[in-house]
Amino acid sequence: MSAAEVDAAQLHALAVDIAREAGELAKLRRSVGVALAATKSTLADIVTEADREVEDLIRARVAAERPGDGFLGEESGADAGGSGVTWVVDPIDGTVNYAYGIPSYSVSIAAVRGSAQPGAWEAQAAAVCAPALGELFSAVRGGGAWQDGRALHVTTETPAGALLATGFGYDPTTHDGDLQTVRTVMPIARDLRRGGSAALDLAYVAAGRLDGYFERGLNPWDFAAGALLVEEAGGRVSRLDTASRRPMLIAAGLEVHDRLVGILG
Ligand code: LIP
Repeated sequence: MSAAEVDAAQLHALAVDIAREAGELAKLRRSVGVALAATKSTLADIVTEADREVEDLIRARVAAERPGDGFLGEESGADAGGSGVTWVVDPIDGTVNYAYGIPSYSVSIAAVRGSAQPGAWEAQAAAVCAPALGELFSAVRGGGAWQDGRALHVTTETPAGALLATGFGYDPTTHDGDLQTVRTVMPIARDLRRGGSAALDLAYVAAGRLDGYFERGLNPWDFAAGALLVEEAGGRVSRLDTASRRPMLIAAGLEVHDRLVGILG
C-alpha cells in the first residue's frame, strides 16, 4: 500500500474504534434518561447533555491519538490542526430521535484531508455507528464501504420507482419550500422515508436500503461521513446551490443521482 493508503487505513481503524466507544456512551446515557442542555437555532433545534459528553469523548480520543489533527464538531466548534487531517464529527446525529427514544440516531465521524469546508476536503475515512440498532457502517477512501464486515453497494435499478429519503430543517419557515421539493421529486419515487438522521440515511443509501437521499440545509458534520460511505459503495454525492444558505445534498446510485440532479438542479 502507498503511504496515503496506509494513513487512510489507520484513520479508518481509529474512526471505527472511537465511533464504537462513543456509541456505547450515547446508548448508556439514553438508557438512564436524556437531559436537555440547550436549544440552538430554534426551539426545535435541541442539544442534550449527552451530545456534549459524547463529543467531548471523541475530541479527547482524537487529541490523544493524533494531537496535530484539526477538529470540527457540531457542539464544540472548530479547531485547526497542523497535520492536514481534520475530524468532522456529529456526536449524536438524529438528536430529536435520541431525545424521544427513537432508536434511529447515530455517531458520525469522518477524517478528511484539507480544510473542514465541504468541497475543499477529501474524506479519507468514515464511521457511522447506530448503537441502539447494533450497526456500524464504515468506509476508507479507495477501500470500499462496510457494515460490520459486509461490503456495501448502492442500488442500480429502480423498476418500481426509487425509494427516497429526505429531511426537514428546524426552521419552520423552510418547510413549505421543502415540501414543494418533495412534490417535484415524487414522480420518480415509489415511496418516501424520513428517518431523522442524515448520517443514517446516507449509510442506508450505501447499503442499498434506500435508492437515494436528498435534503437541503445540512451541516458539514451531518454528511461528512455518510457521503464517503455512499461514494465507496459505488454511488455519487453532489451538493447543489452551494452559494445559498441551504445547499441541497443529493446521494444515490449513479442513475437515480443523475435523475435527482436533473429535477433539483
Ligand atoms: C439532523 C439531520 C437530519 C435533519 C435534521 C437535523 P441533528 O441533524 O441528521 O437529517 O433532517 O433537521 O439537521 O440536528 O440531529 O444533528
